[in-house]
Amino acid sequence: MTRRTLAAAGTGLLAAAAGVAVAELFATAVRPRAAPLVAVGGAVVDGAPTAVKEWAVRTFGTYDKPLLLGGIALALALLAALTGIAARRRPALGLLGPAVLGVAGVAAALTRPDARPVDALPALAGAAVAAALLRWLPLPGLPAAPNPPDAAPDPVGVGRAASGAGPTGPGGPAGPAGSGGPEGAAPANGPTRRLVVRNAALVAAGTVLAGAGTAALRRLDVADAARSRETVRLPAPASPARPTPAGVAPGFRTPTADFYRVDTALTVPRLDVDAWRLRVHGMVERPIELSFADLLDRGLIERDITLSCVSNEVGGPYVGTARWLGAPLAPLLRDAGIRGGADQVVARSDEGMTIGTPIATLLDGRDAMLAVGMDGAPLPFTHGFPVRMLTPGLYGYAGACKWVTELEVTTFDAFDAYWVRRGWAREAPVKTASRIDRPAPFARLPAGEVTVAGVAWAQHRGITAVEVSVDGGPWRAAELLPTASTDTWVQWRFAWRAPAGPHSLKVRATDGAGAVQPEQRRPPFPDGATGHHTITVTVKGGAPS
Ligand SMILES: Nc1nc2c(c(=O)[nH]1)N[C@H]1C(S)=C(S)[C@@H](COP(=O)(O)O)O[C@H]1N2
Ligand SMILES: [Mo]
Repeated sequence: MTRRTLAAAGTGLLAAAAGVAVAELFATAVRPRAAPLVAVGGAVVDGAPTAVKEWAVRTFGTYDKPLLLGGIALALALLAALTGIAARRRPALGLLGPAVLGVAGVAAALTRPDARPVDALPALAGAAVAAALLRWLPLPGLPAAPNPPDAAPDPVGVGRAASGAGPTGPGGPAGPAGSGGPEGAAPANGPTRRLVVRNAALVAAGTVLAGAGTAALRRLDVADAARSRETVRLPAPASPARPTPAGVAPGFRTPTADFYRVDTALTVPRLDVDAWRLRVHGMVERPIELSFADLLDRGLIERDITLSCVSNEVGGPYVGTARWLGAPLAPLLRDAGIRGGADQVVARSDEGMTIGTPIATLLDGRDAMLAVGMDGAPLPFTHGFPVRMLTPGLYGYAGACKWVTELEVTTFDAFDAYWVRRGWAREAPVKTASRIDRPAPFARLPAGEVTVAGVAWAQHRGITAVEVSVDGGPWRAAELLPTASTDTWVQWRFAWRAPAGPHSLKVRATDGAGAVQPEQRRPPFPDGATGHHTITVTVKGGAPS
């Protein structure tokens, strides 16, 4: 690759970086959710085939989001560099890259669930800046395009500087055209090196400044939101949780900081609790609108509930237990008056997620709630502040909408929620599951007595037995520790006299309905994984058994 090609690629990158910086700054200042990078990322998330999403979550876990944004940045950089090179051959080609990016940004912004027409503006502005820079940034070894007389004013002054250097024409002598510019004579084949460097530096500085401005604005928003969350005072529950039973092991409740997070939001929604409203509408006699204070007035319940994700693989980490505080959902639905024929409540979140839950489930007496508190504090932003839904016994995607602002009473026939549209099951009761947490897979253990321990869950049916099998031998009963309710996981342990050598350990649970966890291995799609969690360990010492 020649230096000229490299310089052209660099020009393309610089123009694109400046365009993106302008678009991000513009959006952050007036409408953060229209910021193009995140909008494009969101469109990729929503548009990606289920199998790809599954693979991404499985492979990258919670790093899937930064990686997605990194991938988008990489694709953008590639396109920008190619555009720079193409523009050097034919200036008109310089419009191609910005046009593609502009269209992608606009399309993504306008197809977000809560889009408004103005959301197109940041991407348009960014594309215009990138196109203008590609045209007017003088490239080394190439005559800069003349500044057309009717050109839009250009804020960084590169247009004027470029035309100041003047086109000299290939092979033309350094004559009057070149000497008119403040930079002195340009070489016969293009603008001076000084001019090129100066303009590039100017644009780079502007880009960095815009980036810094964006970061500063975002920090202010985050700080504002944190302050607003800190003003929240949660009332004592009208119906407190049972005291944690004596004899539970550490980890019975998952520390909030370790609680798994699964959602499609590329930036964490930070809702203003004072502006928050919940609308209950659709097939109801009396639509209801509630403020946060109204919700707190409804007599809160507090419960230890285990939440798990349908995407959790056998033995996986997407399950946790917290002490939740919230307004019971059934009385709210009864107040609204559900009309005959309705069988689904669709919860909608601020950023456009939809989660559908069977009305029969919500009204069957379980502690479905609109949660406002998690382990004694307002919900963290990542877990749905200020209000999320929780339905004990259902996977999160079917009953636990975070950042919820709307409950629409409807039918399953009339509406498919977000994940249902992507092939996941409409109704999603949690499957009975058990997991070995100790020892760790592939652990090397001293010979003697080893405590095998873990958790088992079958929310709302409860767990009545856990069994362990060593090396495929007979199932032997594990000890169950006390738990809070059938909605809460059960800790178990099993004392194992471990002979030396390699061993496999396998666990299965029986739920409150008497069903034994099936052995057949199935992936999470479309309604939850099945199979027995199995690990391999090596016991040291002595002769192999
Ligand atoms: N608004 C919104 N709510 C959501 C989701 C989401 O993507 N957006 N994901 C759901 C899924 S799949 C799960 S498993 C739970 C996870 O809740 P947590 O992140 O608090 O553990 O939230 C549910 N609620
Ligand atoms: Mo989930």
